[in-house]
Amino acid sequence: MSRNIPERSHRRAGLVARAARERFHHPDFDARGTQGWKSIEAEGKLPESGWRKEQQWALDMGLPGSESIVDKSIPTFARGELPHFAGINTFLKAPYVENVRDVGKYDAAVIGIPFDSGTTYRPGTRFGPQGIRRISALYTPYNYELGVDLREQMTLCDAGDVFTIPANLEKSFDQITKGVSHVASSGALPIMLGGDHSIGFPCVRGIADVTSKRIGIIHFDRHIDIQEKDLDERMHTTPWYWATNLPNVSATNLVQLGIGGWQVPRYGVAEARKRGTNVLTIADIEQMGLEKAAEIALELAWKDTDAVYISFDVDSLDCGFVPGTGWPEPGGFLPREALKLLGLVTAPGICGLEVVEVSPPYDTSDITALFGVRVVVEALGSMVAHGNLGKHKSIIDKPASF
Ligand SMILES: [Mn+2]
Repeated sequence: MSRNIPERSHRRAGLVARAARERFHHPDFDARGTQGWKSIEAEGKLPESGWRKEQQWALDMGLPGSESIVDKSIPTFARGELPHFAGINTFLKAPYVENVRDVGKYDAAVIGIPFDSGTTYRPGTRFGPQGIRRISALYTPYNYELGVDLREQMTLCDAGDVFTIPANLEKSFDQITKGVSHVASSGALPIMLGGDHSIGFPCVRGIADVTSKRIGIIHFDRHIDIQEKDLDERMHTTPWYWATNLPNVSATNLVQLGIGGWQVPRYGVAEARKRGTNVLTIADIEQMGLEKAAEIALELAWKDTDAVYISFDVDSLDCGFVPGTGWPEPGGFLPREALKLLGLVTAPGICGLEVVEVSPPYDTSDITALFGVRVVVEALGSMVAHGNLGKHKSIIDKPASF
C-alpha cells in the first residue's frame, strides 16, 4: 500500500504504524487459491516410478559410482537426465531410437529436420535440431505450473534426423514426407525440429498422406508464408500454398496467428485473400485476449476437420527474444503470450507439431533454441495435462508401409 500523509500523522501520534499492520491484512487473499500453492500440492500427487527406473537404468548402464560418492544413485558414467551439462544430447535426453522401426513403441517421437535450403535471407537453420537438442539438456521433464511430469506420464523418443539433400528442395521434401509419414503411421506423435519453414509443406503432407481425414493448421508466425513461389522455388515463404493444395487440407482451416509488420510479401497476402485463410494479428489478439483468440483459432481450425497440426515459427515472437532466426521482425508475441496461446490451442490434442526457423549461428546465449525447446514441451505438457496426448492415432487409416 502507499505511504500517504495520514499514516505519517498516525505515527507521530504514537499509534502503531498502519503500514506495518496492513501489509499483512488482505482478508480476500487465500493462499490455497493461488496457482503457486496448488502446484506445490499437485507435485505431491505425481508418481516418481519413471525417475526411479531411470536411476536404476543409469547405474546398470553406467556402473555404480566410486566409493567416495555418498549418493548411491550416482553412476560412474553419466546416463539419463543428470548432470544437465553432461551426456550425449538427444531431445530432453529421451532415448535415441537407432532403428526407426521402433518409434511406434513411444507416445511421441522427435524428428530433426536439418534443412535451410528454403531460406531467402539468413541461413543456419540446418543447425536448428542440434541447437535445440543441446539446450534441451537444461530442462527437466517436469513443469511446475501444469503439474505434469513427462517422464512419468508419457514416453518420448528421439528418432534422429531426416537425411536431407542441401542442394535440392524437392528431394529433401520427399525425404521429409517419407520420414513424417513413417512416424505418424507408427502411432507416435511426430514432433519436427526445423529447419526453415519450407519444411511445413512436406511435414503436413507426411501426415495428410496417411489419413483420409481432414486436417486443420494453426500457424504461429509474423509472416504469411502462402505465396506460390519465391525466387522461382518453393522456399520458406511458400509452405501453406502447397499444403492447402493437398486434398484433405483446406485454406479455410488455416489459422495464422501473429502475422504483421513490414516483411509480409503482398503476393502472399493476395493468396491468403483468394483462398480465405484466417489471420489474427498481434493487435487482434491483444484486443480480444489470449483465451478468446485461442477459442476462435480452435473453432476455425477444427471446423469440419478431424485433427489439427501446429506450425510454430519462432519469429512469431518479437525479435528481441529470438535473435537466432531467419527473418527477425519486431512487434511479435511476448514469450509468455505465445506459450499461453500455444498451451490453449494444443490442449484438445494435435496430429503433429513443427518448430521452425531456429538458426543457432545467429543465436545469442541459446535463447532462440531454448524457446524452441519450450514450444515442444509446452505442447506436450498441455496435452498430457488435458489427457489428450495420443488422440491423433484414430485418424491414421492409410498407414504408410515401407
Ligand atoms: Mn516467419
